[in-house]
Amino acid sequence: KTLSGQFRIGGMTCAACVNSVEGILNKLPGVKRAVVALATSLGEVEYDPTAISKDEIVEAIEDAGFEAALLQ
Ligand code: 9UX
Repeated sequence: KTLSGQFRIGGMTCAACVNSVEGILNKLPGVKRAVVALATSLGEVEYDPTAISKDEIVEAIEDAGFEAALLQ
């Protein structure tokens, strides 16, 4: 089973930030695919809900020094 979550990510000011956040997300256990867009400050994450929760994804982004809010 795969669910999809959308997150608003604050604090990304250059393309390297995007790569950093994508790298962090894609290494999280349970995350199958993560795509982050600088222009919209949005991240889309496909994940296995038995392995990770949306709240844990938010926490991982914030632990990396960015702000994160769950959209859906
Ligand atoms: Mo760019 Mo982001 O120089 O954490 S990498 S601002």
